[in-house]
Amino acid sequence: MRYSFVDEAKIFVQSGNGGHGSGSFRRERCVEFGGPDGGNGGDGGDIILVADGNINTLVAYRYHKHFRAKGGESGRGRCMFGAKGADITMRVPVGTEIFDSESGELMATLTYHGETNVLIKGGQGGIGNVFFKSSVNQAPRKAMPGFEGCAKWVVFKMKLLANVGLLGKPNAGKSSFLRSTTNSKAKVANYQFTTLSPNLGVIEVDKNKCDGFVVADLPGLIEGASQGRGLGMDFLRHVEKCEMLLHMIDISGKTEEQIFEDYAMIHHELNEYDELLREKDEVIALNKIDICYDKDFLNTIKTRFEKEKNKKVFLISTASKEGLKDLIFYLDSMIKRKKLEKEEQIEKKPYRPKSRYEK
Ligand SMILES: Nc1nc2c(ncn2[C@@H]2O[C@H](COP(=O)(O)OP(=O)(O)OP(=O)(O)O)[C@@H](O)[C@H]2O)c(=O)[nH]1
Ligand SMILES: [Mg+2]
Repeated sequence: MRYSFVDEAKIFVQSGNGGHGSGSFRRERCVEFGGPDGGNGGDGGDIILVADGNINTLVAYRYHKHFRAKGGESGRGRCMFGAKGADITMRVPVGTEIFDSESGELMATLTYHGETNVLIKGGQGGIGNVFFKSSVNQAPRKAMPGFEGCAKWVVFKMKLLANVGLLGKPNAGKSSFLRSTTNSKAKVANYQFTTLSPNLGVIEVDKNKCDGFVVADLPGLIEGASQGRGLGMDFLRHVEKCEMLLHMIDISGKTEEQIFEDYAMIHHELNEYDELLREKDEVIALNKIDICYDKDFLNTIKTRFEKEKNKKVFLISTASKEGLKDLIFYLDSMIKRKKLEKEEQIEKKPYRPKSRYEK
């Protein structure tokens, strides 16, 4: 798949083997019949996932693909237990789903910052011979080996790519918007399909509070995209993963009808791909107002959009930065409201490691 490195990753994970139990006997001067004293082996390390709200992509798993937790130590004489193998903790973006690569079964979903999930438990340590002693068997030679850990290929898939996705025809000024509002160095040029894979950027609303949201600059959409034209399906797959959309429309040198046709075309493609996409929250930005001198024309279009489509509309210019501040504050307020609504729905559970008897 073309852009899989950003929002999808296939990874090999292996939990540690359990350490062996020891079959040892106490041997000491002046202590006859010392008896069994072999301790248990330690449990193998677990594979643990933690959702981190500060991570936006799975790019960390693009090259590093094999994760193996340490095995537990074996038990020793003098009733010494083996140490537990070190766990492996993997940080993933909030909203990551983990699938079994073979069966396709959903293994876990991480929904809020700090959520922890033990994906695979390490093998249990073997029991030492001290645990087998009894009145009828005072010198057991039996000790159990440790259980093996589990190994499998899993697929991480991000359900959410960004808070805001930039939607629009090629050359609408989506990458320019990202460049002028974030630190991103997305390529801008005066030809279609400059952007071939999504670029992410963080818009800092309040630098002192590290407060901001993530914007994804997506490739342009053309007529027939839902049938695979242009960058088609890949593009629409990314739109699905954005919390809300900022629909960018280039108004320079266009008539009122052309502008509304552009808008309708994009919506037609979204609808063809998946009807649910049309229900996503959308804000409209009419871009390149710096080269449009007829203010009445701009206001007419704005009012018509607001009346007919019932959407919030902003007049902006990514070149002169006009109107960008208001737009950013509005997007920020919408994202915060959505976040609050979501948090109210999620039931946060405290971290509890899975018992080894639990499936
Ligand atoms: N005058 C003016 N030109 C702009 C503005 N915003 C973008 N442009 C120009 O429009 C052209 C296309 O801009 P891009 O940001 O590359 O457009 P895009 O939507 O990312 O295009 P694709 O990546 O091909 O989908 C560039 O030449 C920009 O300089 C603006 O506000 N005013
Ligand atoms: Mg672009």
